[in-house]
Amino acid sequence: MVLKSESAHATDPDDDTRRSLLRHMLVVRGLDEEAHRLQKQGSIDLWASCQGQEAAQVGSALAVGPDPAVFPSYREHAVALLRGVAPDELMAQWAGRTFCGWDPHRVRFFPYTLVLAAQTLHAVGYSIGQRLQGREDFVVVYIGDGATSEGDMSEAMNLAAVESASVLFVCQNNGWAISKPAEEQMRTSLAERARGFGIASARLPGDDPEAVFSACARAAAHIRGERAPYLVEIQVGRIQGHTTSDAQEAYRTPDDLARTRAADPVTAYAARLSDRGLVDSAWLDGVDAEVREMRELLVKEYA
Ligand SMILES: Cc1ncc(C[n+]2csc(CCOP(=O)(O)OP(=O)(O)O)c2C)c(N)n1
Ligand SMILES: [Mg+2]
Repeated sequence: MVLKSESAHATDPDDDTRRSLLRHMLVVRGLDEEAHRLQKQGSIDLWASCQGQEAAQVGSALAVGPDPAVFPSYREHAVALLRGVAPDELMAQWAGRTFCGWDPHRVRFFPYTLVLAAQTLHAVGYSIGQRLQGREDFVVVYIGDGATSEGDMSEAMNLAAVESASVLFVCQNNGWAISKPAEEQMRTSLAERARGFGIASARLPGDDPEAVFSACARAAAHIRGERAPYLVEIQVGRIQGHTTSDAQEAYRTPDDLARTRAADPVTAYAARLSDRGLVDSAWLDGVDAEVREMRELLVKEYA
């Protein structure tokens, strides 16, 4: 489950990495479905789903490898698992048992940040601090499209640019800040906005984990080579509501929802690797058993 160092510096995924991309996407989908079920029966308080965003999260996390410190927003569950956060540790916060269920120093995955965009300044400051201490690896910060409207994000981008901080900004643009559509929050893409601050950037669809992996591996090479920040804007679909408290059917059309669900990156990638002969039913059954075991553990701990 936990990241291994060897995936950190390749630009294109090999076949083992492709299988790993799919496996992690399937595992986090299982976790997400179980969390939904537990919330609906009142066993946990709230859940912010990452369904639809798995390719963006797994592709980016595998591309950068285990070394960079990660500053998440609040729905980077796939990245958390890849970092070595245990599923029950991840769930503890959503059950109201703790502010953070894991040791951020051990896993180098900082606590979920619900104050939008605050983590962007934490990340840039951490990166500058690392450099001052002679410890130079880059820092990854995850941000949603809506959170980029916060002043903190502009401050963080400007500071990262002028200090040439080694920070990878990963923006998962799922098109929504709760019920506010992204097109009502910005007139340019986030990739363009980053360039306005003097930060190199790329924008890509988030349905293909291999494309995300390659884009983030190139971004990592840029950061390491230039000692300068980079922003990747990944366009993803949000399959579930903002959280389990949100009835998105009230503000999204049935067509929009159907299109988003039809473009599910997990089922699409499973089909693609099956078609290519990279996984077979025995392999899929193996992952299924792993997911079932994880779900049973969560039910035992939380239901
Ligand atoms: C400073 C601040 N303002 C408002 C909120 C309320 N809030 C929570 S999530 C959210 C929308 C965030 O959207 P986005 O950044 O696109 O992330 P997504 O939930 O889509 O992943 C808002 C407005 C907050 N948590 N923090
Ligand atoms: Mg959003």
